Amino acid sequence: MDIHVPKDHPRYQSISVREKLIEMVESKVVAPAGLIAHGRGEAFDYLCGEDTPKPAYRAIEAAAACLLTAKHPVLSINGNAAALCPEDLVTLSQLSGAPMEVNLFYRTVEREKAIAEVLYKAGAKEVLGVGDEASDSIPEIGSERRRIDPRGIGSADVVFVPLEDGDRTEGLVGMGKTVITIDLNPLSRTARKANISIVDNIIRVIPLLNEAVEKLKDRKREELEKITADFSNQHNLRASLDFIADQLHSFSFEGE
Ligand code: PTJ
Repeated sequence: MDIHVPKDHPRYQSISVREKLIEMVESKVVAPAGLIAHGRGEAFDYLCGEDTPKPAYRAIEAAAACLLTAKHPVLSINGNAAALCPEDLVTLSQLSGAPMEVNLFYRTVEREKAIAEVLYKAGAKEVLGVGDEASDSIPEIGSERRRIDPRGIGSADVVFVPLEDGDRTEGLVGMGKTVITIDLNPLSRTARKANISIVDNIIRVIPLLNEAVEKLKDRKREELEKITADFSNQHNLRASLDFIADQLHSFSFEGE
């Protein structure tokens, strides 16, 4: 379906993003459940005032420092992430030296190829995790959802998994990997299980993360390690929840 959204519509950006995701479901990049996940994210984005909550800046700095000090960082890319900000993810991969791996909850070879294609079009030189390349597995996770690439997530010390499901986050942490996530829902299992959770919209986060990586890349290793060590995910999630609660308390219908 091709709908025209007038540019002066107050919700132009939000509607355009929805349309993009619907289009990407048709090309198999986004799973049908990705639309539901997006709606869930939108609800939390409203609660955040559709702007980056203050605590997210701290988490972004810690994530940048963690990626820069990792021995073998990997960016795990799913359908929603590839549809929402492919170019910015390719830039993050180049700036941080972390290869990208297609890693899906609803895994089919057709979708893996469609997502890799989106990333190649956005400028990626290599995309891991497609087809038989994903020959390793996350222990204790059933079926196709457990598959990972031994050259990528399989041998990574730090894995960046935006918009991930709780089970696999827990599985990766159980394998001894440091997990960085982006999730608008500070109460999600992923946000609580990850080592660094950035509570904000992926569309705003990746450009900010790229800036943070650029800013920190020449700092001494000890300084970067201190930034990561000083970060408490539990504390930051609490601050994100407080931010949302304050937003709700300060909201007023006066003048409407
Ligand atoms: O492409 P696949 O097969 O790997 O599937 C991807 C989805 C997202 C469908 C799959 O991982 C899934 O079902 O995820 P969940 O369990 O619905 O979790 C997605 C989380 O991402 C939810 O907590 C949402 O609040 C959050 N979210 C959705 N959109 C955004 C977001 N967080 C940040 N930015 C967004 N734009």
